[in-house]
Amino acid sequence: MNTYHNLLIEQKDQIGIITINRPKQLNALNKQTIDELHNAFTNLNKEKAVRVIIITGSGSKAFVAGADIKEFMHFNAEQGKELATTGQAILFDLVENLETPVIAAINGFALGGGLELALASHIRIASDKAKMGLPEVSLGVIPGYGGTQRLAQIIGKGRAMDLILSASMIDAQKALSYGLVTQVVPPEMLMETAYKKAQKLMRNSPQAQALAIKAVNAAYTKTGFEVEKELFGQAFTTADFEEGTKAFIERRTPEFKGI
Ligand code: DAK
Repeated sequence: MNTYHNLLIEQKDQIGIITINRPKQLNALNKQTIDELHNAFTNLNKEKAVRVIIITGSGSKAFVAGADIKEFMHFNAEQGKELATTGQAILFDLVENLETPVIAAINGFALGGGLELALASHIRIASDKAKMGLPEVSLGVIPGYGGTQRLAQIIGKGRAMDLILSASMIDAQKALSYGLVTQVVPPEMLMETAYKKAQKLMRNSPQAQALAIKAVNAAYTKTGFEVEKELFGQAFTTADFEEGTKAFIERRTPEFKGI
């Protein structure tokens, strides 16, 4: 088993559990965590003994509060586009197309890259304390890990536009009514519920499930994802991006100039 700095890995009853473990940063996704998640998903997927993977966040507050703002605020356009491309390929597309079913157990804030990770997962279950959103435009950037595409695919274009453009968060009940998650349970029941769901999935044919994942995913074209990467890079050239990320660090409201 690999050694991970930012992840905890458990394997029990043919279920692999990945816990993102940076609670002080609300489990924000820095580059190292993305690389480790790539390795963990790849390795668990290879193991015949693992039939379902559950992904969750450590602590009671956050699943993942987004990409690590302190890390990406210094990127330029090229780095932005390059990292969006790499990140999408090595983690978000990987998860979406994994043969092994992936359940996201959303235990708290799932924002930005965190919600995008949940969106790439095959099934989403939330604690009733969870809050979800894509707040990127409040930082002067756009969702860069497939959020503009997968959110609209899952909840429809109108609701996705509203959430993305207003940068607002919705609670678990609203997420359930949108079909963003399929189950909402009290926090203390979350892992047990995800576990039971995993056991239910395990009664079915793994080969057929892998084929079904491939078939469901085949309906969605890649063009939109390419446009997202391009525009994500473009957002990094703006003064608004610099202002948005700086304002977050300084804990103040950004003053966007639209340049
Ligand atoms: N990154 C880094 N640190 C974060 C963080 C984040 N996303 N979210 C929270 N933290 C840190 C806070 O800075 C704070 O650290 P200290 O000041 O204690 O050192 C600690 O976690 C606790 O957070 P708060 O003190 O803010 O806790 P509150 O309860 O007051 O608020 C909150 C909780 C979740 C509402 C708030 O923390 C928050 O608004 N967090 C940011 C949410 C957000 O905007 N997330 C980022 C969305 S943008 C990329 C591709 C894609 C993306 C980026 C790059 N590349 C390819 C380069 C995607 C971008 C996003 O995800």
